[in-house]
Amino acid sequence: MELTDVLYEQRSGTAWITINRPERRNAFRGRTVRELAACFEDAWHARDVGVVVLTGAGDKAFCSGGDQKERSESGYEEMDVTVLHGLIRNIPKPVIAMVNGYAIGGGHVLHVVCDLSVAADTAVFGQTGPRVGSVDPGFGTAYLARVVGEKKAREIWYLCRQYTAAEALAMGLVNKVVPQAELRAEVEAWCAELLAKSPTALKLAKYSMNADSEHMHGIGALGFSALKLYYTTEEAQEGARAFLEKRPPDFRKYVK
Ligand code: 2NE
Repeated sequence: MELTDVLYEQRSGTAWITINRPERRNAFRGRTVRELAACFEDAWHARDVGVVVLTGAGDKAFCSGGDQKERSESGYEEMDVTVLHGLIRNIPKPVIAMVNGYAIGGGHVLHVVCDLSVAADTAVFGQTGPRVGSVDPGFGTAYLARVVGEKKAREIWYLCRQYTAAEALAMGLVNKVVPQAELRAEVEAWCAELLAKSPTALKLAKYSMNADSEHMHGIGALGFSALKLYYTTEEAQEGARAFLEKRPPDFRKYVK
């Protein structure tokens, strides 16, 4: 598949997958998600790749989630993020999120589903769904609760606040925080450490840890079908419109 939105490189046993839309804070559209999936599939089958790193281009953003400028009244065109989440979780190799800036909305979910997250001290974390008329059922919500606990996950989702890298580390949302200038070297060191381990033992450990939350895939499939219907409502469209018009949304009339 020709890559326009993503950069893909294999180097010294590591596959580097970079979302390359910095002008939109590395937001993903349908094409981006399909390209990411193709890269993860390639890395899955590459015999000399033992670790995968997911990151974003530039120093401002890891990923800002779904591209709100390409979201129509029926939602995002031909975008299935559940397939991508499934690939990140099921590829039989560790996946590290190298969080180099904003990890927001669906972009935050991407780092949450990765095995490990190493962040720059300038990184910012948060969900925005209830502000822009969206939500990420399945791993984006339920698995986040496994990572940071129920109360914190509900706070993150309901209030749509932003959190610093230091706060993310304190709540167990990331594994390590380093100065931005040292991020790549730190991730390369983590890759080298992983590459020195038994790949089969790592695969079995990953699948064993996945097993307990695998049912969330079903919840996600069901939830994303409901989400498609929600996107067609005036309420959801108010959220998307407000973002484009750079104003706060007005959801008051939708309270039932
Ligand atoms: C990421 C954030 C916090 C960055 O803020 P800042 O101030 O650094 O940048 P700014 O000025 O907001 O953004 C720079 C340019 O990137 C575009 C902006 O519109 C802006 O463009 P111009 O005004 O200069 O033309 N941009 C940024 N994020 C974008 C996006 N997601 N889509 C399209 N264009 C985007 C700040 O930009 C922010 O809050 N972004 C929106 C985050 C967001 O709400 N994401 C969607 C959540 S829903 C989701 O991801 C999702 C889901 O829930 C379910 C399924 C699939 C996806």
